[in-house]
Amino acid sequence: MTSSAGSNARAHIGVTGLAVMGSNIARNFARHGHTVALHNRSIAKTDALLAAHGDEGDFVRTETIEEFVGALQKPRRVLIMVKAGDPTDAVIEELAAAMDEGDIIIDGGNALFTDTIRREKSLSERGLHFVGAGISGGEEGALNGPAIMPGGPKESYEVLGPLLESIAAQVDGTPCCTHIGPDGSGHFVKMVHNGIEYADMQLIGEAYHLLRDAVGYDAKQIADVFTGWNQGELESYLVEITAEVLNQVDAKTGKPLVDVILDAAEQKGTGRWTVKAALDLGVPVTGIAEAVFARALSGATDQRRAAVGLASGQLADKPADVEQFTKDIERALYASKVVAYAQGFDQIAAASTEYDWNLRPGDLATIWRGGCIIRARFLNRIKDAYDTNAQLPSLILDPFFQEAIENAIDSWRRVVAAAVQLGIPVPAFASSLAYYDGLRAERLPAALTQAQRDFFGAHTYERIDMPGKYHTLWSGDRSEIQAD
Ligand code: NBP
Repeated sequence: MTSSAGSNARAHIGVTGLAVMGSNIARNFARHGHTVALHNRSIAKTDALLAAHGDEGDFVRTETIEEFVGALQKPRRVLIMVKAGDPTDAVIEELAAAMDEGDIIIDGGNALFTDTIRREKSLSERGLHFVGAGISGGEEGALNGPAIMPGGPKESYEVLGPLLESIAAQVDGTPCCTHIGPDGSGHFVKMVHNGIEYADMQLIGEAYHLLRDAVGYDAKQIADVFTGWNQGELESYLVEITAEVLNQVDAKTGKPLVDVILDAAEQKGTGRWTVKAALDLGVPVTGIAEAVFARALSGATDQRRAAVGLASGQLADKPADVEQFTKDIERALYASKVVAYAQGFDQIAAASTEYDWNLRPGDLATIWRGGCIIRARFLNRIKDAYDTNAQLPSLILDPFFQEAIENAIDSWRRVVAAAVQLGIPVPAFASSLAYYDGLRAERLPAALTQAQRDFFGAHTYERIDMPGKYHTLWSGDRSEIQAD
């Protein structure tokens, strides 16, 4: 049923921004029995949605913001699904001017979490509730059940939660939506989710590269390998779609589609944001960083073209035991993936402390199990890990993951060593292994770094045998003095 906004404010929720994501989420709400007020800057999108899907539920067509706001039951709930950045600020401003105290504005776009913190502060001063909600799952998830990560005030979630949970993906009867924490925490968590997605995709890419160039398989054979992996511990959306993509044949050339696509990966920015935020927090997210840089390198096409043919040095022969090497790649992929997730969860824990968000990592593992791009069997293991110990210092220290890495470690080393000897770049596999070795090292070379810093900058150091800070008089008699 469709109606135009009249005097009766009857819509349960309003969606403004009816491009791919907004229109699908609006349909998802309507299909779940909610009356949805529709608004888009250009009316054509609203009408196109109603023409194609107006019979899927109860929609209220509106043209102006005033009409849109007037169509909503109180407290009003409006979901903004417009392009992140300035358009979001413009829409918020228009809405805020037309809304009343206690109404709720939800930003479901990919906003930078610091923008969400700023917006929440400014709107709360005006008596409005602002919820920055990360939404993952792309077009398909938006329609059939995304993972939703709403931040903002807890009271807003009481009004909003049931509505969002009704349209979210469900796993074992649990919705993939929960209140994440205050202000920008929902968008922060969504950002790290995307960062992990970058790392996961890069690792899959490296596995593909090795299967192609070290093992010598063609796209179809590699698709079969991924299909097999998807039956085991690596079962996940991304591994599943990798097999589908590799099986796709280009209609024009008859070649595997992957072989005719330009090998320059683009990015919209959430991976980069994750790395920037990690640098500010001082958390090593090496897997995510390597993934962002690998995309940048792939995109440097002019430089790459100029560098083709540079010396490779003496390269080793391809692995003789193809079956064993394929098994090794599977294990290396799993272990590297554990590291990428461990680092992402570390970043979330650090932000939780920094911003006083009191986040619960187990909840995130729970809601990422369905709807979102990184959904995977693996997430159940992470959930179990945090259910057993909510204060886990690193995912790597959970007994299940410790054992998984123990089982994978020899394969992991063989794969990284072979890749180096074959001249195949595996930055995420290699950096994840280096991170793991760094983490488990009893003594790192950082003592030397500290001594150097003290030498040239009198930055002082601590000793392993006495408390306090010390400085060596490097340009004097080289005796040591206590510095505090
Ligand atoms: P887009 O990010 O392509 O944004 C298009 C929408 O923004 C249209 O409705 C457009 O209205 C509106 N808009 C723009 Br552009 N500037 C505006 C302004 N100044 N005032 C009002 N409206 C304005 O849409 P999308 O791909 O559906 O994504 C929506 C949000 O969801 C984004 O923040 C995106 O990052 C996030 N997201 C996307 C995905 C995905 O898979 N695509 C996944 C998860 C999250 P118009 O029709 O009048 O031009």
